Amino acid sequence: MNANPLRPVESTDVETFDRDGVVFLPGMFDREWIELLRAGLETNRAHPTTRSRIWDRDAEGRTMFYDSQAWQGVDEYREFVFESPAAKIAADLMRATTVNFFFDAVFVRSPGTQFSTPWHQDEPYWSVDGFNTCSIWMPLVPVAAKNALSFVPRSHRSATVFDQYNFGDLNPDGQSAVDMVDFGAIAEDEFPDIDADPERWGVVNWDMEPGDCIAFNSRMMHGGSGQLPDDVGLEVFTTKWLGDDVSVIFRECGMDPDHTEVMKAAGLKPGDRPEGELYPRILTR
Ligand SMILES: O=C(O)CCC(=O)C(=O)O
Repeated sequence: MNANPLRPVESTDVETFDRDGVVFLPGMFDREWIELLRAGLETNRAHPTTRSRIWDRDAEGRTMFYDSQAWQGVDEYREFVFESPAAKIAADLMRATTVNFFFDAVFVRSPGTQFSTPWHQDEPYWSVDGFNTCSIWMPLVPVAAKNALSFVPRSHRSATVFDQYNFGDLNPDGQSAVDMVDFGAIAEDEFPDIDADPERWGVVNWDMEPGDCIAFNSRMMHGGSGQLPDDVGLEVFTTKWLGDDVSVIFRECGMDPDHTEVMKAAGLKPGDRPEGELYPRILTR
């Protein structure tokens, strides 16, 4: 397996990530990594974690499956986290001296699924706080731009606290113990209706092949994906990486995924650097 990206992260990629908060990186991971992740996804689907659930099931039975932090039980994911080029890519883009792994998440849409992920920012939901974060979104199958995740460039620099979507509402099976958020009390503004005028917001997305990835600052506004043709499915593996300024926070508005209990059990408290077995330090420079 290739521990380095198939091409180096260029200084222009670093500038784009810093300026726009998102950068498209074609051809970074070789086929072996993609095959490993596809094998991992099969294991993950067969043995989902307690955090997994169907986010959407339509009248035809088409589904969007979600799971997160499965890496501890899926050897293929674990190998990807520790050995793949992902941590290096994140470190380069964040210009980080230290990179810890936060968690993995998968988003699997069966063929023809129309469900689109609501627009949101990630970091306001998390049990960590900081600007230097990097999410790597990797499709394991080809995806057309109009069906891929979309982004509002430069939105990572917005200081406004938006009323974020409660993903706990995506629970058609009425699963118990689903993480909930309520940003109502702290929100300064409604989340903008990006779909009403994507051009005004400068929305970007890309045609992607397996091996390509999108790296984005976790404060970016992103959403979409889905609206798939009848015979096309979408399997996406994502990893979330923590750079130098990130520390533990427990938010009163709720968290998703909420790591409070596992963090407390690991002896982590607000202000601490997320470290240890749960949040392994993958790279130091
Ligand atoms: O792929 C999707 O539909 C959602 C992905 C997402 O929101 C994320 O990776 O943060």
